[in-house]
Amino acid sequence: MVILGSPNSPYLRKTRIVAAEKGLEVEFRQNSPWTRDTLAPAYNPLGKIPVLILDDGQTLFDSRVIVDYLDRLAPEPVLIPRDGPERTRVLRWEAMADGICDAAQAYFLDLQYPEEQRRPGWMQRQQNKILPAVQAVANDLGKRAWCVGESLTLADAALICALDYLSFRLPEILDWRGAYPNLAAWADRMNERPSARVSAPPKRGEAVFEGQTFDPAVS
Ligand SMILES: N[C@@H](CCC(=O)N[C@@H](CS)C(=O)NCC(=O)O)C(=O)O
Repeated sequence: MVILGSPNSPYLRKTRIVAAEKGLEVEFRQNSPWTRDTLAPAYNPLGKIPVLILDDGQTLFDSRVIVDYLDRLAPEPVLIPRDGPERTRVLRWEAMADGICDAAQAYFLDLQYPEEQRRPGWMQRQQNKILPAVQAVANDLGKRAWCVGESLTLADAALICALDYLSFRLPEILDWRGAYPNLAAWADRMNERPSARVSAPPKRGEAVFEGQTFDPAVS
């Protein structure tokens, strides 16, 4: 199996964390959806990454479908409870974390345009989602070690991807580490896991594909 996509992507990171936590061997093929050599449309008509390419050539997207597939592929550990209220809670955490990524990505994409072409109202709208959502996850997590239950689940994987993406792309709009020490302590622990370390986003300013011009017209 191959996961196709960019190490800058929080959705892709979520799939890599899940694959690693499940002990699955998945090759990571680095490719950006925003550059001329993008392979994304060849594997996903939506032109988005991550894509999971199965050994028989079938392709899976988006990240929620991929993590569900990977979680069922190996029996242990169960990262998405199979049923019951814990399943709903885990999926709600994922929706919240992915929603933070969606808003952060929308904001960041506007930032890529020359200042006179940006849409301040649109960016403000995204910020109005990110700030309360991060506050909500900080409140929900409280002092617990895990988002749901007594061990790592998809909720934790999704949350670390969202928080680190904010630090990577938009540190200027929210210092979540300063504002929420419980999240910072939790994130530091989470980032000690090999699955999180191996998939960590690049350092700011060292983003992969950064040298290549971002081109929204590429499809
Ligand atoms: N909901 C999707 C979001 C995927 C997504 O937005 N990926 C971005 C990269 S982080 C992308 O491929 N964007 C290219 C485009 O929108 O054309 C998922 O969870 O996989």
